[in-house]
Amino acid sequence: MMDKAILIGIDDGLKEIEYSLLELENLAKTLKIETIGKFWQKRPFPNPKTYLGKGKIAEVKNASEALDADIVIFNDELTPSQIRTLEKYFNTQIVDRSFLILSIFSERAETKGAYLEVSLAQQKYLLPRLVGMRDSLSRQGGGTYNAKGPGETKLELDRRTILRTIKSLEKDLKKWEKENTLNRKKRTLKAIPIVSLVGYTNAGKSATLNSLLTVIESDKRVFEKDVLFATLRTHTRKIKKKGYPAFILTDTIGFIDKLPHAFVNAFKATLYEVSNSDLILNIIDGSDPKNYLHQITTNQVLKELAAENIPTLEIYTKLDLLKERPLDENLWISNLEDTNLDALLHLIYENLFGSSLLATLEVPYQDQSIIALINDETRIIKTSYTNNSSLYEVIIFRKQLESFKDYLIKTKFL
Ligand SMILES: Nc1nc2c(ncn2[C@@H]2O[C@H](COP(=O)(O)OP(=O)(O)O)[C@@H](O)[C@H]2O)c(=O)[nH]1
Ligand SMILES: [Mg+2]
Repeated sequence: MMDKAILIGIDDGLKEIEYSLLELENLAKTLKIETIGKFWQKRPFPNPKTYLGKGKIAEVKNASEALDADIVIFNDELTPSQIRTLEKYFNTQIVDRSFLILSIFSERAETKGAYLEVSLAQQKYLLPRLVGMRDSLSRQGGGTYNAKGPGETKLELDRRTILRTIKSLEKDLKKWEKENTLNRKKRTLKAIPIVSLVGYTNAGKSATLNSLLTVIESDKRVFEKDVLFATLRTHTRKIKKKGYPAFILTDTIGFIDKLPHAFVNAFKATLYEVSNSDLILNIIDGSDPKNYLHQITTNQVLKELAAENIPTLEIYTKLDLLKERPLDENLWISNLEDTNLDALLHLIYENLFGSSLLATLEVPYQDQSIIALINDETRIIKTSYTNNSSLYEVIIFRKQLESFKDYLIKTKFL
């Protein structure tokens, strides 16, 4: 049997409350919690003790009893004192948006890094809220829902144990980060530029990565699914098309509105690729009329990751779901019908390597490694031979010229 929940939120006039509660409903559904009622109140900020005002909260309480709800879910992160007050007031479980998100993450943690990051974020979230949460969470819901940590372990609700766990998680995470930074350094040495896909959860990041892999005929696809936070993993793929320079493409966890405070910090290791990239592709679900709300969140998270100054391209997905072709200047793609993928790839190349030009290179026959590089990373238009060298006319990106500067005879803009 599914647990039944009542959702409550605050309409502060900044974001659209009905949309925000719909998203909360989807988060709950991901955890097999069914929404049976929604309440909200217009107010500039939450009541510091009871979240909603006195009258409204009484109304919610009556409804939760009448509807036999198991859980009341708050659309904002509750403070420790709000949890304590509300816990005494309601006789259902009390959770907030942060708790839901952390619970979903903990179900999806599949790598060591994600496991450590999720556990740490959960423990840090719980610690100041223990007094209220302990009673609320030990109150069994009608269904199967219960507070879980990664790997289906029951969440520990003892203060001293939590403190000890936080210490040891922080140590393990540091060690893990060190090992992973080493791997990344090796890659940076080779100076292959990094492109990161970012954006709201379910926008089509993984699908876009898969599309580009299809263009270069690689079958190393990643997991994509129509659920919130399908994976917490960072997937990294090398995109190397014949005649073009290589770049690294990384797909990472999606963003969402009101991410738990403990989250961005804990996920720095997973999101490290983003702050370290040469180019960011901001993937936007073009079929969602409310995608401008997602943009606010994406920009906020990029700022927290100190990535707001990295060159960013906005890419709109799901063109196939639109009734009419959009008339704006943006690049629209469809991962379903493979529309505009070459244009996307070209845009990435030009942003990483500069504009295309025509170059003539003269290479002595014995310079085998340069000849191999020309064959691999440039588009050869014409080859001719002299007594001791080959002449190549190639199409090349401006920044690639550096590798060929000793052989360059002339260039021409295209
Ligand atoms: N119709 C359509 N669906 C898409 C497109 N791109 C992604 N999707 C679907 O949208 C859902 C979420 O995509 P995914 O790549 O997993 O999103 P992510 O959370 O940003 O990685 C999946 O069901 C995809 O198949 C597209 O261009 N058109
Ligand atoms: Mg994904």
